[in-house]
Amino acid sequence: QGEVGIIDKWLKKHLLMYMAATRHPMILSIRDGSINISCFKTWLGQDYLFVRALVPFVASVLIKAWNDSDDSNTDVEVILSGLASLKDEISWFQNEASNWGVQLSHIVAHKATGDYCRFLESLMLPEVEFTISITAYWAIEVVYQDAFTHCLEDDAKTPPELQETCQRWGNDEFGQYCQSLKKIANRRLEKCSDDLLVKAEATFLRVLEHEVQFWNMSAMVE
Ligand code: HMH
Repeated sequence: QGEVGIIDKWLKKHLLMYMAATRHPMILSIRDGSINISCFKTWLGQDYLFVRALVPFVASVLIKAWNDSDDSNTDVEVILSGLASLKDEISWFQNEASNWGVQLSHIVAHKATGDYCRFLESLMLPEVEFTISITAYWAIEVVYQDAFTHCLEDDAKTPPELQETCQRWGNDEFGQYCQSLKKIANRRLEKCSDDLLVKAEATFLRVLEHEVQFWNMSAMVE
């Protein structure tokens, strides 16, 4: 703590893009209670598709950690715990969908979901370095962690029926998990080549863009 890593420098430099992803109108509408429930249902179904696509992506990050991390024991453990928790997350989506009357078997991917899933697939290729994929993984998780934590602040008016969703990504344990991913990414970024650093920063920005498109699609402002 206290020491400013590469990721903190990026967050400062790209604060507007980061805020576009973490303080999107859709998140603000959850936080102030004005959300249209049909937008929430759209998000739920599309995010279920996204989270399923996240499984092989996180598995690919795990393999890269195993193969070429300089500290692979702890890196593998951290990534494995994230992979394992996706199983519970998928069950949560199935349960939540049934509570809201959303038929997951009939969900078709919207453009933003398909684009984001294809981006994940491109990152799964073996030639994509661990530094790049762990940076993307951290960015993907921290956007939700930050956005949903915002909906749980004391002055938030998040509707009671959406509190549990916000808790999923806004809880302290998930916050700690994102910190662990950030530490791994920072450690790798500190010692990678300038060329890789430029690529990693661009990957971070692409995650933010996909996140904004994903919220836009859910809010039907696409
Ligand atoms: C679109 N981004 C999207 N969905 C998620 N579930 C996360 C990030 C976090 O896992």
